[in-house]
Amino acid sequence: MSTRREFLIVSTVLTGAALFSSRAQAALPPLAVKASYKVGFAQSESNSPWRLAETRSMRDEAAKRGHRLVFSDAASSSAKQASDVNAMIAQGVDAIFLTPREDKALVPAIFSARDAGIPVFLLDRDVSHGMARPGRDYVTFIGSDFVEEGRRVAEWLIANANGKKKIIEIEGTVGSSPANDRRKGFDDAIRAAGGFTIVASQSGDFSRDKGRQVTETLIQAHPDADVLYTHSDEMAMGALAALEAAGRKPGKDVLVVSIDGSRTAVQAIADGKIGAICGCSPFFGPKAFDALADYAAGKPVPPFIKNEDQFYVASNARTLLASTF
Ligand code: GYE
Repeated sequence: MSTRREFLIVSTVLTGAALFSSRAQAALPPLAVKASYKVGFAQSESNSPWRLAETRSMRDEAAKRGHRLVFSDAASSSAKQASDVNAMIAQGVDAIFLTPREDKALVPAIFSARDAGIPVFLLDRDVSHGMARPGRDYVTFIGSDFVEEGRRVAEWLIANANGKKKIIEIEGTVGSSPANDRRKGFDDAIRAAGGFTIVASQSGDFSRDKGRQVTETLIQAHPDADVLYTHSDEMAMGALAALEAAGRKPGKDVLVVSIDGSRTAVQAIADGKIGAICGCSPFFGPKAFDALADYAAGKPVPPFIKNEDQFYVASNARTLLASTF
């Protein structure tokens, strides 16, 4: 009796879950199986080796598989990126790969594509899950775990700071998922460790020039800062220039840590100017087109497809240089 009752409860719950998940799945537009697709790739900007490597990876993989890639570059404007997506919808692409510059501003464009019957795959940045969800509004998010990246940089710093403890943090684009999460991962670990202070934190918009300008201002306001954490290597390269212009020696007076793993920044580790970098892979092509093929074939596509990241330090920088971008 009780066994039967349990069976009934369990089967009711399971049926409910199955109904819910099939309804959630049904909200995503299907994708027909085709030998060749016309796929949109709405890139956010082309201002760094990281972005160029990502675009190259997508173009190469599309060509290799015989798909046509409709490319747009939003030139660092979320408004332009949204209108680029709308232009792709109007052109009738089969699917859209989108790298949402900000985590809220691009949500309406995702809804427009979904409502037009075009599945969207997010690459490299996610959107706010309070507004839109993978598996319901877009197929999946393919990218790194940014909280983990920030935490890995913090862990290295905690073990290698050698008494340095006043941190300036140069953040990425305001309202972007990597900036939010790289700050969270790093700040939480640093606070939990104790003994460090984040004396200033400001956005450098993932750009080399802004990274240089912000560092210039913050190092003047906080001349006793002895650690610099940047959310991207382009900003780290700008920061190195600003430190040197201010007569500070990166790698000696100021310990610099960063994220990405670009060739110039990994070279700066080899040169003793940057302490450590958590890599962030820009090579999305194979995973993106595999996800597209799986989705068309009706195979389950997980809501998060994680890229694994390298970690660069003085002992491996030279060896790994050849695999950087
Ligand atoms: O780290 C940065 C780029 O969204 C993960 O954006 C990406 C980040 C990357 O501009 O260099």
